Amino acid sequence: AVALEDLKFTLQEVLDTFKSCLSEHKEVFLEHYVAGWRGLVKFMNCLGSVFSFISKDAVNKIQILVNHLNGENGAHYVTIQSMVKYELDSQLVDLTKRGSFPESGCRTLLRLHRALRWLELFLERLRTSTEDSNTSVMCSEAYNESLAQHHAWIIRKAAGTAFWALPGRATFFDVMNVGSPEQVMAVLGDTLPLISEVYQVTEDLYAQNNILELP
Ligand code: 1PX
Repeated sequence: AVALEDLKFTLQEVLDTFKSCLSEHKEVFLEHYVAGWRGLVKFMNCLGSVFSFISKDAVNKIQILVNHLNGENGAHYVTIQSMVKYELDSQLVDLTKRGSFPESGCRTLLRLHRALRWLELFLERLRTSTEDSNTSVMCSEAYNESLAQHHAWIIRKAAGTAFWALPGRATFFDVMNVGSPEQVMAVLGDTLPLISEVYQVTEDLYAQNNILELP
């Protein structure tokens, strides 16, 4: 049976998942990373069907990573670090143009990683916002500073249109389901540094391996 809580999004829960991503040695556990994304998608689905083209792509990418994790080489996919090493050593990644490995873990995770930067920028804006701040504006600013640079014109156009359908700040906070606006701010303040750290560790790993521009 599905418990009611499973259907309900709470921001706290998602943020806790990202907290559990990092090992003592700053490795990122793929299982928790993917679970964090699942929670975010659940949240996005609460915001309305205009966002379904976005969540569809996210779900698709999450599923590719889950398949790697559950596959026969799953042991290599326990952390992002081990995944990158395994796929590069075994030449399982298209490095310069799309070819035999359109579903490599490295290129798939890179897309979510770039979206995590959007999330970081957006949540930082929310955290420092005031009652009259506009969520659509905050969202598109964060997008233009991050993901947009990796998207074709047609995707940017569609995303930009969807942003105008975002609910206002008060509804947003309600859907987050953590309590008063002050509590939302506190949760954001606690968790943003963790999201930033997961982002930075991944970014450094990809930079060291020269795979930040995978097709
Ligand atoms: C507490 C606030 C939480 C908010 C949670 C919202 C979660 C947002 C999740 C967005 C995930 C988007 C993943 C996009 C990955 C991507 O860049 N894919 C593109 C490239 O993939 P490819 O395989 O072709 O190389 C793909 O072309 C994307 C298509 C869909 C459009 C993506 C628009 C992204 C907008 C992100 C902002 C989401 C705003 C949600 C409103 C809250």
